[in-house]
Amino acid sequence: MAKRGGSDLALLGGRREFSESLHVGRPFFPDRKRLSSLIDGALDRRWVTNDGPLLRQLEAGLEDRFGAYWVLVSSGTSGLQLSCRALGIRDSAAMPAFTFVATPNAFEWEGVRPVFCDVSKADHQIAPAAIEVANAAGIVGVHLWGATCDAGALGIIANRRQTPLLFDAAHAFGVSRDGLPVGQLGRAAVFSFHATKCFSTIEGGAASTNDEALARELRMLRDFGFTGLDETGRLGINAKMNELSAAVGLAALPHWDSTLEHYRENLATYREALEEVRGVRVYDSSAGGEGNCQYVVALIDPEVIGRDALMKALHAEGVLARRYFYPGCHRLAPYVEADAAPELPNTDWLAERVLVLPTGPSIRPDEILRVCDIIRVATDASLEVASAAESFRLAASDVVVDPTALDP
Ligand code: T4K
Repeated sequence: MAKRGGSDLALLGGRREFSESLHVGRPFFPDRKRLSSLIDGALDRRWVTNDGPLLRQLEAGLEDRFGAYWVLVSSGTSGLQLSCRALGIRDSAAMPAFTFVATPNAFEWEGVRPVFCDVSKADHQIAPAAIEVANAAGIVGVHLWGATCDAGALGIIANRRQTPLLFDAAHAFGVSRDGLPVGQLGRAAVFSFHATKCFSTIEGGAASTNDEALARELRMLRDFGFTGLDETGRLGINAKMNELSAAVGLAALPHWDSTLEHYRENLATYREALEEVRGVRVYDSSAGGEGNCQYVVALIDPEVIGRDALMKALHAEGVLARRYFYPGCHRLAPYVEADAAPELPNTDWLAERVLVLPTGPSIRPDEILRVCDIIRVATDASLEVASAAESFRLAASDVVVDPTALDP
């Protein structure tokens, strides 16, 4: 039954809405039959990693669909690391602080100091004007939430400075900007195919580039630097994608259009249902039809309800909303220890207000409407919610699967 007033909220003693939690990103496998047969084939062939046939098929499929060269890797993070090396980014790189910590970590790990830049309040994307004044060798743009940053403006700055422009496109699979797939922007773009992403290989990622020589270099780097059976071209590492992961991607790729449709419909349902709710505005990650709506991002007005209090009200109902990317990378270790956090007022503003809501093909429109109902009732009862939220703690069983509950 729909929640009518504050006392129906689980946080205030009412019945919990969802017995099984809803997650911001739930892995899904659109064709389990095809996936099983691809995995069986790999096991039968006994060729399960190292530039296998499924990996090559998936790379070819991605190239057919989105153009450019695609180099599959073990994660989005490793893709950023390899691209940083292959592009010769050294010393420092300008990037937003309003991103997942993997963005700066990949560069810091490579000995490249992140120079954090502010984002725009309006679209949450890196502000070209901030890059313009940043004293850094390389430029890393992040296409956030399934929309895009201003690749054209960043390209102009990179050209003028004769510096490589790399994109973190972890959220931007299938996304275009002005008709061009994001994998064809800059020197390279790196995607994440983590289990929580709209296109997944469980763990994995890819670098995409129009530069054939760069793609060759990335292939060498992901495989210890090997150029032949017992020859290496330069320092490489193990960042290979295995065949079982490639099978997951191959089984999902033919279903990409319907997956994308699902994400778009979910976002539209949220936006419509929350349109009239005071203090809640949902970000448009459809980006005029070119975005993938990967994340449903609500901006919460603290004058109406505290973001953390609303999050706890949702958690109490089994809706595991997340406050990505709180508190901003500039305020996280190790960056906060190295320097006094730079002044990034828009990043701080967003990090205090953003709440990411569950989406993906495993969530139905009727469930989204129930989530929106909780949000509406919680904002109406904001004072009671704020006071009850102080003592609320999320149960561990809501966050991780209990291994003792598994089949033997
Ligand atoms: N750049 C950017 C801008 C990124 O956002 C990311 C990753 C990267 C680079 C690096 O890409 P990868 O190296 O990861 O390929 C998650 C993801 O792990 C991460 O991939 C993603 N961005 C980030 C935004 O979100 P967590 O630590 O918040 O994930 P976690 O484990 O809490 O999962 C989110 C929700 O999904 C939870 O409510 C639980 C649910 N879930 C998760 C898994 C793994 C499931 O239901 N089943 C599952 O198997 O980072």
